[in-house]
Amino acid sequence: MLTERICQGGGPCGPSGSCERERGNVMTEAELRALFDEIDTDGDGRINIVELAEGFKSEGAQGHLAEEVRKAMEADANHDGVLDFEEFRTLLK
Ligand SMILES: [Ca+2]
Ligand SMILES: [Ca+2]
Repeated sequence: MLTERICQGGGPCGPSGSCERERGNVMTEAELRALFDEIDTDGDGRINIVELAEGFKSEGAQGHLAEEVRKAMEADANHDGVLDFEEFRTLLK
């Protein structure tokens, strides 16, 4: 049995030693929608930077939260400062 290193967040590390999920980030449309709705706490159909930060926290994101949020906001294709579902989906692909 392989020695499974445990990431700070409590999950198993990927083969490369990264903290990505073993599933390889493949999510179904329904899972994406559920996650989007979960993060979009005010339910306006867009994820703003505050919701994003809270979402990362509740997902158990480790490391630099600000850095994670900054990376995620690169998915903001139309630069309106929020992620709509399409942008969010691009992010997780
Ligand atoms: Ca929102
Ligand atoms: Ca946007």
